[in-house]
Amino acid sequence: MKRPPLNVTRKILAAHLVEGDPAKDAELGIRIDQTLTQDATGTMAYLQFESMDVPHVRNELAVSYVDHNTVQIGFENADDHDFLASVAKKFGIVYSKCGNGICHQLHLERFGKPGKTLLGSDSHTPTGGGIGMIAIGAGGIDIAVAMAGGAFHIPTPKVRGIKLTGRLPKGCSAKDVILKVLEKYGTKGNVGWIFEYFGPGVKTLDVPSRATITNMGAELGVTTSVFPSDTVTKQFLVAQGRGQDWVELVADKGAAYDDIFEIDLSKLEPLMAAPHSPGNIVTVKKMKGTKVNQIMIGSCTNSSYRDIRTVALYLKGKHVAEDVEVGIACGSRQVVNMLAADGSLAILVKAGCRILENACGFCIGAHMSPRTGAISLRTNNRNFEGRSGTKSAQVYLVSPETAAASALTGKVEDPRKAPVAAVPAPKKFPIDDEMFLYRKTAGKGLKKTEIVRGPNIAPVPKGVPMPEAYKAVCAIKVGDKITTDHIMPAGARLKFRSNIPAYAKFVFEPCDPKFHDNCLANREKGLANVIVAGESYGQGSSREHAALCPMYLGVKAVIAKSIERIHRANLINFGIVPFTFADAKDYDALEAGMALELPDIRAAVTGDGTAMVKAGGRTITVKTALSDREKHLLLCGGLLASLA
Ligand code: MIC
Ligand code: SF4
Repeated sequence: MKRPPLNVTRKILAAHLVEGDPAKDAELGIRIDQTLTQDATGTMAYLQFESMDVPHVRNELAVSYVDHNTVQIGFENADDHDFLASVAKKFGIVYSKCGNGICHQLHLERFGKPGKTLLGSDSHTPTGGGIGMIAIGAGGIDIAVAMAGGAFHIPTPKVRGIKLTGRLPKGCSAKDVILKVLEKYGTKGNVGWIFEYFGPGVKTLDVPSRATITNMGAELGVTTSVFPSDTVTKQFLVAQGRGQDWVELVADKGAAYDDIFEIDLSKLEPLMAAPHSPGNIVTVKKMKGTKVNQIMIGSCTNSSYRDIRTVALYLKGKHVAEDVEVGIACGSRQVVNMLAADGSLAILVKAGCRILENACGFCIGAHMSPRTGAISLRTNNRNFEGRSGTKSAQVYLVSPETAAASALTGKVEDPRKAPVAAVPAPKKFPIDDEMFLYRKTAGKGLKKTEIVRGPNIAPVPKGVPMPEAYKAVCAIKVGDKITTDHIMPAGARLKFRSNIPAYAKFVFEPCDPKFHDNCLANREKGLANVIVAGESYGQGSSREHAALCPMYLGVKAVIAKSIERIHRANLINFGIVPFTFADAKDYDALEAGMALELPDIRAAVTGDGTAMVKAGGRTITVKTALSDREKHLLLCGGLLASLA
C-alpha cells in the first residue's frame, strides 16, 4: 500500500517509533540516536546512569559538554568537571572540555545529523532542528535511560507548519522570525506541538539562522521545532568537513499539517521581547531611543560566526557608547578562531567590547549581572525576572543587529538605519576537535577507569512508593508562568547542582525563602507538601532539579491550572503527581499553609486520574491524564525507584 505523503516531523518519528501508534495513542516511544548533556544537568544524569548498572552507553553517540558552570569560584565546578571527564572515559562518552564552547552550537557544528533523533538534558536541545533533526530537551534521568538504550516518550504530536515566504529585509535576522512566532503563539498553550518550517523562504536562511529559530522555539513550550534538510544544510555540513552526514529530508508533496501559519519574511521588522517574558513582543521602532546600560551578545541563541561577524561589521572603525557596557560570548572555539582570522576580533576589542569565555555565562546569571534597575539588551533566549542575576534589571531580547546598532549610541536603535552587508555562509570552517576527548573510545567505555568524586558530589535521592492517601499542607501558592528559574534558581546557586540536600535549600528562593524550612518541618510531622500554581507552571528549562529537590523536601503533588511539558515529565520521573484543577476557579479556594487531604490518591492515579482534595471544609476535584507507563512511575515513587 502506498503511504500517505509525510512532513519532515512524521518521517523522522516514523523511522524511530518503538512504542505506540500515532493514529491511536496519546504517547509515543521513540528510539534516541544521539544524546547530549551539559555540566549543570549532566552530573545528576550520570549519577543516575551509573545507578542503572550498564557497562557503557548504548546509543550511537553520547556527548558530555561543559559550558554552564565554568566560573570556578571554589572547588565545586572543577570537581564536577573531573567527575564528568572520568564518567565519559569510563562509559564511552565524548567529553567536551570546558572552554570548547556552548553545547548547542558545538553539537550543530560537529555532531548533528539530519534525520537523526537527539535527546539533551537542556531545553535548548531543539537547536539541532536547524539541521533537520528531531532534537528534544528533557530531564537528566530521561537522558540516562536513552544512553542505556531505552526509549524516550513524547505526547503524540500535532504538527504546525510555519510557512516561510519572501526574504528578510536588511537589518532583520532569524531572531526577528522567532520573535514573530512567539508574538503569535506566546509562551504557553503549545504543549504537545512540533513546529515545522517549510516553504520557499526556508532556502534564504543559512543553518545558524535556522538553528536560532529552533533554539528559541523552546520558549514556546513546544516539544521541538524542525527545518528540512536541503542543499543549504548540505553546504553547511560539507563546509564542516562532514558532507557524508548529509541526507536530504524534505516534506513530501501534498504533506499535511495540523495547522499552518504563514510568515512573509520580507514584511518583518526588528522586534524585541520586553521584560519579563520571551513572549512579550514589542517593535524596536516603539522602543527606539530608550537609554540602555548594558548589551550582551552571544549565548546558545546568537553566537555563530554569522552573528558575531555581523556585530563586528556594525562596530568596524567605531567605538561603543561610553556609558554602555558591551560583552560578547562566542558559541565555540571555531567561531573565535574564524573571528580572529578575519580581523573581527580585533574590531570588537578596539570598539571596546568585553570578550567573554565561550560559555553560557551571562545568559544564566553566572556573571555580568547588570547594575540595579539597568536596561540590558541581550541576544539570548530568556529574560525571566532575575535570571540576569539582578532582580530589578529590565532585560530585552534582541537580534545581534539591534544589539550592535544600539551599542554605538547607548540607546535602542533600529538596525535598518545603517544595515551592514549579509555575511555569506563560509565555504570551509576551520576544524579542530582537540578539545573533544575520548572520541576514539566513544561508545566503548573503559571498565577500569576510576570515577573521580569531589566532596560536593552527593548521592541521588530515590523516591518511595505512593501510599493510599496523603495528609498534606499547601506549602506554597504561586501565580501564572512560574518558571524553573523561580522554582530552582541557577546563577550563583548553580554550583550545588551535584548535591541535592545543599541545592534544595534554595527551592523557591525568589518566591518564598522559607519554603525549604517549612517543607522539612511538614515532612518531619509526616505531612506531604503540595504546590499550588496558576497557568503554565514550570516554563523554561529542562532542569530536573526543579522536581528532584522538591521531591527531596517531601513534595508529593503539584496542583496547577496548567503545567509545561518538560517539567510535567520531570515531576512524574520523581514521583510527584502533576494535577490540574477540574475547575480553574478552585485555585482561588486554596491558600498557602492550608491543611489538605488527598484521601484516595493511589486509587486516582491507578484509575482515570481524577482525585478529590479536601481543603478548608470543601472538596475540590483535580485531574491528571496519565499513560500506563506514567502511572507505573508514580506508583513506584519515580523512575529511579521503578528500576530498583
Ligand atoms: C537554561 O537556559 O535555563 C539552562 C540553564 O540551560 C537550563 C538547563 C539547566 O538548568 O541546567 C535549560 O535550558 O534546560
Ligand atoms: Fe546556556 Fe543560556 Fe543556552 Fe541555557 S539558554 S544552554 S544557559 S546559553
